[in-house]
Amino acid sequence: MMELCNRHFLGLSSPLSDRGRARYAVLPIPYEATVSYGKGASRGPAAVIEASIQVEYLDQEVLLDVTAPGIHTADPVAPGDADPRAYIDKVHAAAADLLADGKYLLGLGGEHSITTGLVRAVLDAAGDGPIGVLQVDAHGDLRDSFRGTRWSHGCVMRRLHEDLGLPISSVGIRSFCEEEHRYMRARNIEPITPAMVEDDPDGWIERALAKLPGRIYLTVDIDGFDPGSAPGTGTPEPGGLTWRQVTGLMRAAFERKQVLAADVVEVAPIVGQQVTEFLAARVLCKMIAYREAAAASR
Ligand SMILES: [Mn+2]
Repeated sequence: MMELCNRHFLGLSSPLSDRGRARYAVLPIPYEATVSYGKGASRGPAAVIEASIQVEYLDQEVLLDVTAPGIHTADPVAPGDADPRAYIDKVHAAAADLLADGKYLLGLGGEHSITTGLVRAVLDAAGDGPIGVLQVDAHGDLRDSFRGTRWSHGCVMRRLHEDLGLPISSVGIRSFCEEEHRYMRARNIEPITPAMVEDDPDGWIERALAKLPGRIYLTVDIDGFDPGSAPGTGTPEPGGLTWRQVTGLMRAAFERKQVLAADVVEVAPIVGQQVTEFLAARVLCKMIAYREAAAASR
């Protein structure tokens, strides 16, 4: 019986968790500076890793052991920067280090602002050719600035779309402000709302993926799920997506696109229950399971 390690995703220990051997790397990013409402995102990564120890290694859907390729859990990107820009630069450097080592990067936030650092590192490593971003989220995150900073979690998709010039496809969106609405209309960004998902059960995934080039980055804000499934998040919005809807989208994305890297963000643990962190751990496992299954069928 392998000894479990509570610092490593899924409780893995050597050799499966060794950096040299693992094909996947989970990067904990315990950041929380610009969160606007419920606090606790800085405690998300450790709570998700702790919950992950209870997750079965065999994915019951694709019937693959997600630990087989090896999963390294990197040292957390140390918090401590009041300036979100400086922290995002640290995330960029940590992600670049793992990518340079040939690891498949899975970011684990922390608030959503950190995705900018991860995506920048992926762009540096990916070479020429278009890259899009598939976003699962309750919120547009398309403000130019929020509460005094352009590096807020409420601005992350604006930075990716406007500053980095990446096409985006957003699913689960059910909360945005007037400024974001104007920006979306002017740029022909049409988010897929949960209502649209319900109205078009056979077509919404195709519509979401059709907006994107062949290579994508996947960012899953846990608040894209319905708060009934994922209550532990800073800004829980009613009327969200189900587990099957999100995992169905993820499976199709890994089958039809080259998903270069991915993240899960905005888990803010609730004392006394582990629903959200367990779900987030499962999302990370699904990313590995779907990627491995897609590679095996090619
Ligand atoms: Mn978000």
